[in-house]
Amino acid sequence: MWEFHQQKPDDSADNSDGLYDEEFKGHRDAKPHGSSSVGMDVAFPGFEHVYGIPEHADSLALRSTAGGEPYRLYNLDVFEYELNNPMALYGSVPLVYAHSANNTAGAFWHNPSETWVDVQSSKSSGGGLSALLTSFVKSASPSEALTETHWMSESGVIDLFLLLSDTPLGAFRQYASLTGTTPLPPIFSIAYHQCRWNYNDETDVLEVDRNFDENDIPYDVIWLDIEHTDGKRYFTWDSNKFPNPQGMLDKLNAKGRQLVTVVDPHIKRDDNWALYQRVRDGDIAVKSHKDDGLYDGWCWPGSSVWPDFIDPAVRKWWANEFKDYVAAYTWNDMGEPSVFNGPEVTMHKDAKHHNGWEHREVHNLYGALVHQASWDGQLVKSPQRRPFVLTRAFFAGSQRTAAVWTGDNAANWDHLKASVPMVLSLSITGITFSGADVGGFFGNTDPELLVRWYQAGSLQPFFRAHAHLDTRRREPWLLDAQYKEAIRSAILLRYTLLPYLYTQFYLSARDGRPVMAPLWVYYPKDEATMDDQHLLGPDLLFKPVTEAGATSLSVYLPKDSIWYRHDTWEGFGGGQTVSLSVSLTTMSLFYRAGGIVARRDRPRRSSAAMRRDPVTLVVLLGGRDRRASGHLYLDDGYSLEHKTSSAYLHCRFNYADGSLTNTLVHSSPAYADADRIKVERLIFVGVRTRPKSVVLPDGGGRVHLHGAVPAAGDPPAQPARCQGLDCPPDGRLRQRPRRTVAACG
Ligand code: NBV
Repeated sequence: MWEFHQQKPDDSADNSDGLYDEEFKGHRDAKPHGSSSVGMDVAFPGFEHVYGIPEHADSLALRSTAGGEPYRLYNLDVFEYELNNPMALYGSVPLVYAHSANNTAGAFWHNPSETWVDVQSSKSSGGGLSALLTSFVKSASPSEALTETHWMSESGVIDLFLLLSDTPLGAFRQYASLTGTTPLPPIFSIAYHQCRWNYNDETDVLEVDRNFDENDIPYDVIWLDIEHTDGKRYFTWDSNKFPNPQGMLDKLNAKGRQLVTVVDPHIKRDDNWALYQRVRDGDIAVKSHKDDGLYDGWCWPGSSVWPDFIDPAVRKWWANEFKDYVAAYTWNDMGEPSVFNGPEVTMHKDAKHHNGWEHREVHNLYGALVHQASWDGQLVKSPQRRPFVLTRAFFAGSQRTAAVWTGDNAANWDHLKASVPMVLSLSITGITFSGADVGGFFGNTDPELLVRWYQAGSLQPFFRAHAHLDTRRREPWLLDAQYKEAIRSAILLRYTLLPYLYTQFYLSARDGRPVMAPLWVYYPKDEATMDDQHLLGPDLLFKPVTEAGATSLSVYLPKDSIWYRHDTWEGFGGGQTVSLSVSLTTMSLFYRAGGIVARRDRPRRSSAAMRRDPVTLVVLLGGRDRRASGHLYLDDGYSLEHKTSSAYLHCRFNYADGSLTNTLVHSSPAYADADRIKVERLIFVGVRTRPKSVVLPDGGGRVHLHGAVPAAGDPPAQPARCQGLDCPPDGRLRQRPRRTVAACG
């Protein structure tokens, strides 16, 4: 379907249906080129479920929209968004995946204008394009299932990519080849972030920082929201509250901690401000349709203008603004763009961009170009350092230059629950590095909810607590001891898992696999579609508690697998729902038999302090073959040398026939720490007999055996028993070829 309506021929032409210009809640859209729309249907024969098209506060498996509203993709700053709703939110990825036991197919509708997607599932078979897809999809239509999707965009062209694969990971790889992957983030950014609107002044910041240390809670990053600026003039500091920003930054950095400051894309109209003068006098800002003057709108600073990020020269200008800005890492908010007095709180569709593009044509792309330019800005400022930018507005490909958070959620149990499918939906559409505000942004949170939210957030890719200006302070030490301790242990758990998570980010950077994934990504043949639990890489499975007062929790374990509880090493066969009793501190985290998970178990104040810490390897055995394997990726954690001089270490561990071996996939003398990092502990879970040998260069450290668990199909396992065993000498991960240095047992 393609429609285009020419410019209104003359004043007498019929405009009753808003074909030529339109009025919406007092806002006029001049539609200078008339109306247009493009649309197409994509059917997925043989598929019952489709997923994707974030951002919506809805289930992971898309609902049928028959008889209701279609899913809308139109980046908007929505105040107090509703749950279970196809309404538009802050960002858009026009990508849908259909998944069945044997195939994964995707449709990427590359169009950044306002887009609507209808979804309809049925059991009958289709014709037309459905028939075409049937011939592509191997062993298609084992069932009569059919899911049809209908795509409509207001503007632009049809630029549609169909992705066809046997597996989800294959389809993700194809999408990554089109839009890129999430580059390996600096390690601090996958640790814990402390944010609130606002930390008031330098004293407040340093006090919060000190309290983390006094309470033995690690954290890596403190964030400053809009109140740190001089009157919402971004790139500036309020000199009363922050008389010495560089000094404050140095103090944080001295402890290995980082600072992120907010930089929004609206610019205060202030003729006395040099940055505004540059915008006013250069050809930099978006223009109004009416008179070709600066597009003026209302935002935090009052009357504002918006740089035209569609123009590459403007993105370059923006990047250069970071050069002398005293701050390191960036938070881009309000990039939808949010315009308080605009239609639906955004920019008028007839506003004009570079090269005559109308805003309607590029709307969903605007925020992505803001964060791309901010990312470039960090490279202008510090060319040797990996950038970190967080954005609320996004589009397909945003993963290349930003992490994403799910915006202004609320401090209630339903929003906690919704965070899991929302982050999963982002994760499978390439936005690997995402998370939700821990604690809930709007409203005060009760301590139990806060604990549960920390637990959930600690196992999502981006882990940041945040709160609205009007909420009561809720830093962990302000809670009663039991709650504080529960939060502390969730954060500590995150820190112990950093080597594993960092490795998953490394693997994701290579081929676009999600870090946080629904079960079907690694268990494509298991029909279970639940979205209240998830995997982290292939080896960890987690279900957060999202009910008030919960004393038990049912967790589904996928078919053909064996899992161990992280706290007791109790083993469970897959293909069943297990019921766990839970206390306030229970984290229902499971390790997969067949995996080898790298951890760092020494509690420290930040990820930087763990940089040279020894590693613990957890070797998880089960099933008939008693084999396990896993990866470990290490580098300096912050520079670009892993790219420029391959300064990193990548080990692959294998356990087979009673022996643990380490293959160096990559090692380079350019990564100096490789020689210092040791394996201090080996934990074998599910052993029947003692391992015969440990083949890590220079051996393994202390070995702990936990067993014995049954093979798949055997009766349920008994709780594990632990027997300590010293296995000298201490292990070192080095660039040496593998050799056997220690035999255990
Ligand atoms: O900058 C203030 C807030 C920020 O804290 C929040 O995270 C953003 O999503 N911002 C929205 C604007 C005000 C929201 C009411």
